[in-house]
Amino acid sequence: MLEIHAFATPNSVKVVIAAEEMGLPHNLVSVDLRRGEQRSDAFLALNPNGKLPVLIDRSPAANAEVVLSESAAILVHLAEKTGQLLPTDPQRRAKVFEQLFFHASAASPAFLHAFLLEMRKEPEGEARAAARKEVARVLGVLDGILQRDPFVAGAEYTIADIAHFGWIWRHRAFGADLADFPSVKRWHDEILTRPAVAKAISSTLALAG
Ligand SMILES: N[C@@H](CCC(=O)N[C@@H](CS)C(=O)NCC(=O)O)C(=O)O
Repeated sequence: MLEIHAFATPNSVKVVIAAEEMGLPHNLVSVDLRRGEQRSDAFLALNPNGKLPVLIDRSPAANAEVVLSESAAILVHLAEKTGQLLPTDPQRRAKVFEQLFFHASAASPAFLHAFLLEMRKEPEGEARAAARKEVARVLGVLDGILQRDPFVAGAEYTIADIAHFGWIWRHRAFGADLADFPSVKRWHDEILTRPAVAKAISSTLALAG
């Protein structure tokens, strides 16, 4: 049984979606960010970086207990464990990693930065405009890719789609309108209809009560 330490956040939902898609039984352990529980000694012992999500994999198939942070690393771990949502063909696999790195190094930080600025009560300023511009740039890159291919790393749905979707599902919270990115919207709306995704969103949102 997997233990997923999570809250109702974009990075958390990615791991829950992957577990649901792969049919992996899991327990969700709530770490309430509103109460600063990510800074508790118990949580910092799991992830010294103090951020969600964290996966604990004690499954008998694993050689030893695996405690992992960083949502992209967790997605790779689950894909390798199950042989799902990560192609074995080297070129197709490399395109998945390309998107995972693009997500972790560019998309996720841009979306988080814009989200934090949207949350502020201050009037719109230069910082917010710059953050929205970077969000639009990143979504534009993805829109170009998705005009050509059904999914972000090619013809098949992979963990790279789950990584991007976890954030893009909350696009309104970081000030984006998917009407400006029709191919991203087509992809987003299709992923939203997947039963595993709907179930994961519902259980992740329930963590916030
Ligand atoms: N690169 C990390 C980012 C994790 C992250 O920023 N998590 C947020 C929630 S979405 C968090 O735990 N924030 C708490 C804090 O910064 O104190 C990942 O992909 O897992």
